[in-house]
This record gives sequence, C-alpha cells and structure tokens, in this order.
Amino acid sequence: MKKGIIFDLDGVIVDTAKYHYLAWKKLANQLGFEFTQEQNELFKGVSRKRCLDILLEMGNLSATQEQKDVWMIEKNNDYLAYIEKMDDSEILPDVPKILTLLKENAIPIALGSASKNALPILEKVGLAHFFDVIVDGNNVTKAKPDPEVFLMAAKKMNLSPSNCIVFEDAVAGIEAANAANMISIGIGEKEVLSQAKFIFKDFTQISTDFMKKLISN
Ligand code: B16
Ligand code: MG
Repeated sequence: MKKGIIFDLDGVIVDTAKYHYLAWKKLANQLGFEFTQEQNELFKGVSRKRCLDILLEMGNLSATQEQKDVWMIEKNNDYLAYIEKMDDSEILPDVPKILTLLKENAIPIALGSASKNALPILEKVGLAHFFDVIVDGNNVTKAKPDPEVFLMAAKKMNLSPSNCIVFEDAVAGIEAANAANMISIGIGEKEVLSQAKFIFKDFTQISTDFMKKLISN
C-alpha cells in the first residue's frame, strides 16, 4: 500500500520554540512573573489557547476570556515579528534532503501542526512547495494528543491511517500519532519520546536506507 508522511512543524522542520518562548516570556514579564526555557518545554506541541492557560496558572493569575483574547493577540503579534525575519537558514539539518527523497519517490507529504502560523512559516523558509496537504491549528478543534490533526491529514491524502508515518518532537504529538494508529517517529531525546516506534536525535541520524524501507510497500 502507498505510504504518506506527516511532519510536525515546530521542533521537526524548524525550531520556532525559541520564538514562542521569547513572546511568552515578554507576556509573563509584563504580567509580573518569570518564565524559563525549562517551563517553555511544556508548551511544545500545545495549542496557543492552552499555552496561555498554563502560563496564567504559572503566574497564579486568572482572567476573563476577553482579557485572554487580548493577550493571545499581543503574544502572537510578538511571535510574528520573529517569524517575519526567518529564512531558509532556520530549516533543521537534513530536512530538505528527506523531503526531496520523498518527492523523488512520489510519496505524499503532509504537515500536521498545532500552529495557526504554519503556512507563513513554511513559506518564509521556502519549503511550502513540498507539501501536498497542510493541516494546522486553523483546521482542527481538538489539540494533540487527540489524533484529529493527523487523521485529517491522512484523509486529505486519501490514505488509511495505518499507511501514514508521523515525525514528531512532542510527547503529545507521539501520543496523537499512536492514537491515530500511525507509525510514530520521535525527533529528539529517547528518554522523552519513549512512546515512539522509532526515535532519532535529528534527521542527520536517519539513513536513506531507513527512509526507503519505511516508504516501501
Ligand atoms: P501558534 P507544532 C506548536 O507547533 C508549537 O510547538 C507550540 O509551542 C505552539 O503553542 C503551537 O504550535 C501553536 O502555535 O501560536 O503559532 O498557533 O509543534 O504543533 O508544529
Ligand atoms: Mg512540535
């Protein structure tokens, strides 16, 4: 059966977590508390709305939905200012090599991201043309670890979930891929992503042979 590959964005294709961190930190500081890089780890793969709720819990603050909406807009505007300056130098190592190999083998490529800014980021770094399907935070109602984002990507590729392979850097994303009955490949630390079927530190550790076996029928 034909295979399809689904990529997460932040932490797999580009490292936008550092920009999310700076924008959330600015908001936290404005609200009167600190926000560390370690705390930012909890935000990876998590929706913007949920991130704000976690941030407010960290600061022991509560707010009306109206106020939260204002803060989310402010945070996103700060984040977009960083995105605006991105270029292809921010693509994580060997990502173009893997995407090219998949294209050469006519394997459908999808994006499955929680971000509502996914398309502009892909365009900024010059990778948008590789993607046959994009499912992101604008399309889904349920955030990872719910499998909705990946199931929607499979459907748009006209593939059954069991023929899809997911590259993910977040625990919630690996859980979502497993719940979707897809092959999960963790990009990051073994200790963190232990629920993934395969784990690699980054794409430089993935051989062409491994990729060819993965996509073979
Ligand atoms: P936005 P991914 C996720 O991207 C990020 O890891 C997470 O930190 C962020 O809160 C989320 O996107 C929403 O992003 O504010 O741009 O809609 O890893 O799912 O590609
Ligand atoms: Mg991610």
